[in-house]
Amino acid sequence: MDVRDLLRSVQLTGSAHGWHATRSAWRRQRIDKRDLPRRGPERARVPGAALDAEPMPGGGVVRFTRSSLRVRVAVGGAVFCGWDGAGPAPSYALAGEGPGGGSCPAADTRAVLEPDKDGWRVVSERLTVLVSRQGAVEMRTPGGLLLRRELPPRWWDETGQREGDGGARWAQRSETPADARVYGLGGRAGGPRLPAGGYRLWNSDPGGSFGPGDDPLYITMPVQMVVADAGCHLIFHDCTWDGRITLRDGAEGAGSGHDRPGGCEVRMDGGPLRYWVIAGTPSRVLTGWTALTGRPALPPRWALGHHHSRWGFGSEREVRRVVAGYRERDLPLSAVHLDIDHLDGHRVFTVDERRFPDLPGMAREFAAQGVRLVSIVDPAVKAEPGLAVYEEGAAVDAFVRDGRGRQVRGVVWPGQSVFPDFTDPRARAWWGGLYAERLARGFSGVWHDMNEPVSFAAFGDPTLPRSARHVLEGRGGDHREAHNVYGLAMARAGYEGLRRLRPEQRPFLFSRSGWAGMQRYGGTWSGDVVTGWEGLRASLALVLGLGLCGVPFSGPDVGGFTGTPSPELYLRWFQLGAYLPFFRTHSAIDAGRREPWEFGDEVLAHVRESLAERVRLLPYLETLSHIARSTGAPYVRPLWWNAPDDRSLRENGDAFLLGDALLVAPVLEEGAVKRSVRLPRGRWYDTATGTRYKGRTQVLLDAPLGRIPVLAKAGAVLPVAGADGGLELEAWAPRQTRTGSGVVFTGDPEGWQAPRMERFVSRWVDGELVVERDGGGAPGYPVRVRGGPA
Ligand code: NBV
Repeated sequence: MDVRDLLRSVQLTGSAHGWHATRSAWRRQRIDKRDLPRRGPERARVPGAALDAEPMPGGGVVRFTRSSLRVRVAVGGAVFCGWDGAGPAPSYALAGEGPGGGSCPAADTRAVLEPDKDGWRVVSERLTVLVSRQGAVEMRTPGGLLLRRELPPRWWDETGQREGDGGARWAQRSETPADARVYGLGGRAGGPRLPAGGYRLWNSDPGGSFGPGDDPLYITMPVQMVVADAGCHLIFHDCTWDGRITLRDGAEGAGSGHDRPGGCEVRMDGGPLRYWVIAGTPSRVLTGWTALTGRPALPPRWALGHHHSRWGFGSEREVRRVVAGYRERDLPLSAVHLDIDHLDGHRVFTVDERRFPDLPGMAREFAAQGVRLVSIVDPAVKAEPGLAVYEEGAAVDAFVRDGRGRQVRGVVWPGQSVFPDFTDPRARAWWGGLYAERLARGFSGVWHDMNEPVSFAAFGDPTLPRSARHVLEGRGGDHREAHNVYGLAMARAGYEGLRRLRPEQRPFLFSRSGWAGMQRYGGTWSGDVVTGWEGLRASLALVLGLGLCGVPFSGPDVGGFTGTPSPELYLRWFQLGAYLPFFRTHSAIDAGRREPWEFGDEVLAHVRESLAERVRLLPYLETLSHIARSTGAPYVRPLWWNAPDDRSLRENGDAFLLGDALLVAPVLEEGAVKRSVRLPRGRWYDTATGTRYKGRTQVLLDAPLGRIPVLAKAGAVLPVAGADGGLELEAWAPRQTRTGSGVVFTGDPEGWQAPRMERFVSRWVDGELVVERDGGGAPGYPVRVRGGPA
């Protein structure tokens, strides 16, 4: 029993679920002991020496004495490497409709496998792949600089098992340049720059709350964004099994010429050894990555506003009171979320009609005030004879079964529960249809929770037995393979259901758990981030890291999930949240209130300013949502985004770029009223004071309680909402010898019509800054010039 286990069992003892959680944990152990294939004696294997090679479209196959390696360059530049016969499909990460999941993009037939001095090479536009005779694989830039070197892998085959049948454990070490830094791996609280050490790949509910030291969390992904002087690349190990990535920092030989490379070791408990590498500038990498795994879903416009949520709204009356509180104080509010307490005994797709007698009525009333309702949806279904969802699910055989064909029972909020098998297309279709009930109740969006999946357990892993059977798109397999994609597949079920049920509207869906490709269906949030300054820092790390994994829409529980933040902490969290894509206040049932008026007049006044700024920036955020949709670039980007060669920015995790135009430097330390930040190249204006700073310098900025520093890039042209709500252009003066530019997307607020894109340029004419449409002509919007000539 580790410390987490111990804490959990203490928390659970005496709770309503305590006894069931203990029984469930025993049951889980028993089932696994009975049904999990026992590991027999193992034999280690390495590829051995190369025998021959065969060119194929986009690359080819190199055969070794004990394995083979397939290299394939896809149209768009992503390079696939698969050992032991692994191909790109089936895959849960890839977008498109392929056999058993997504489909692989076509091969770039210009790339061919050809002999090289110590083996073979495949030359493509952005990467040169070199395969050695021993099975090492190097990825180099077209200029020949090394991005990474994979050493020959190692498998542990069970004797008696055939090569490459997916059951073998494997490990592979790699080397990266000494200056390389790694980001990503899903949502990691200790990031965004991931320090050396081990990172588990197993989606987990930390239980209660988490801080920077907790790992893994709800979303793990074998996606690494690697930034080095030689260039950036993303490597994705397309394997859903439990595993661990151990990062090693490199060290430079201080002029001695003897650098110690950095690198990592990937170890997996099974599954295919295959990976993709995408190289280029950060923005090209994200474009390539989201071309492969799907572009991020576009949230409806309203979802970019402020959301208020709480676990523990006891009744319609209470929800109305909160919404009225916002209205009476003239504070903008876009949505309110209902957590599990509005359900009938925590049963999914039901309502406690006693405390929530007229949800559709309340939804209509709120809609008239511009406030939407969002509903939590948990995957666990109460195993209760007579309960419609349970009976229907059982009738279509939607629930996960054990090795003997019995429904797997777990314990979650409603008590004894069963779990839909979202890896079964039929179960997904059935589940998606259930959202009709949510829509009929007046909900506009859904919030998927507990989908790691969680099943309470007094000890051991609080999830399904590893031996639980899954359909896995018809291939069949067990929870060891399905666990990490459970949340992703649930998101697919929900998203596709909503699209079928309400085809004219874009779904709003966000999910606590997920995996590579989850952005296709929606966003996510921090989960139960601990209330404290360390939680505030962790919440920014998550948003930045997820964005680099292709999931741009996320945000924390503003104020933290647990306890009661000090007024100062609440305000600083609010001020940060106002610049993050998903801006939602949320907290636990036993936490203190989070309404902005609960923290005194001074805080309320500043919260009002933050909300007003959010509203003013909505056109810009909408533009960023379209940019994310069309290119994969996250709204929130690390400071090195446009300057990956600036090493000093790689360590930074306490400030970020919001699109190309703004740099946000939140206050993450108690009592701070100033903060320093290292600026990327260019000129930057403090938007509050107008002071202009040179890039590539460290500056100290005022950060009084009322605001966090936000800088605008000289030359930026960004859309904002004017006082009358109409669109205006804010043009930040470029240097006198330079021009500026910006793009504006305006689109359908909720539907599918293609957005309109407009480009603007700014230049100095006789000492005056003129803003025009790209190609000439009046901008067509009021323009406000900010900043002055240098
Ligand atoms: O549904 C209750 C909570 C929810 O408020 C929170 O946002 C989720 O992350 N949920 C977790 C389950 C209980 C956690 C202790």
